[in-house]
Amino acid sequence: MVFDEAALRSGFAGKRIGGRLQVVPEIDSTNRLALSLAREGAPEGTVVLADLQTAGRGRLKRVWQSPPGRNLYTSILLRPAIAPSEASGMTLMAGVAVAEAIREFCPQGVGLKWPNDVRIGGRKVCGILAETYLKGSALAAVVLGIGVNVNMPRDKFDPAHRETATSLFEATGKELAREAVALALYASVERWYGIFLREGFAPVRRRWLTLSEMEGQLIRVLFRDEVREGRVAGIDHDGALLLSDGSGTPLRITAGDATIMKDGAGKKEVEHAAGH
Ligand code: BT5
Repeated sequence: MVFDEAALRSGFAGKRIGGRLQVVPEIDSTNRLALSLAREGAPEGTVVLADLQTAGRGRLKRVWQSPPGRNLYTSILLRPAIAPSEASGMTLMAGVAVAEAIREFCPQGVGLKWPNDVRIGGRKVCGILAETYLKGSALAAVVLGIGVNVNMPRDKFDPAHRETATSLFEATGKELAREAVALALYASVERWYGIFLREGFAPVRRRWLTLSEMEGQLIRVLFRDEVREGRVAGIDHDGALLLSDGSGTPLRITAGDATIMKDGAGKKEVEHAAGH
């Protein structure tokens, strides 16, 4: 068995998340499986966890590097009674929840980059992909896909993102039991999902802003062929990024890849974040 399922199940007792757990040694994508379980009527709280993904997905058909034995690739099926337009708040909610869980293992340097990167020391330790299942115009399910680099040594990252990625092991020098990280993650998502359902996006937004690395930063956002530049002026009530270009009302950015630019010297730190 690749994960200690008994440990996971005991951590789930009495919780909303983990009522149904499907652990698989290998899968194309945990999000793909969780979405198909959602279509078959699987209950809220269903969790899929894989040791290896052969087609782990990021946004916009990008690939999430998912080798076996080292990391977490998990999807959580939720059925919030919200409008499809509110679903982007779930991505940011997941970011807050994951960042808080990661801080339990690495208290220093954890931050968020809009919309979906959890970073340590400016490098991506986790990516989040929220995907929705609509029935007609109603939101039937949201699948939160979370990939966390746990025991991944630097030299195992693909060269293409070696300079922008990190793992808990790289940041702390310690190997961790993946089950412990997984349970902290599920508990934190359980907590923040509860807050989101009870109180809406506002408390998530406040916490997101305190964890954000972007406030006041000069950034460039690329979406399809459109480029926007400006200073981050926060996030809106629905999770859109607010960008001030000096011309008055801030621009609302709902999707795109953000690059934080170094002020002054004209040097650009090329980093990857991306849009919905
Ligand atoms: C994401 O996309 O960051 C969302 C990744 C979500 C992955 C999870 S794993 C469980 C679940 N099942 C799935 O199939 N997916 C979810 P995006 O913002 O588009 O970032 C993708 C980019 O991050 C890539 O183009 C690479 O540059 C970089 N990248 C790929 N693998 C990485 C890794 N393991 N660690 C850090 N960066 C990585």
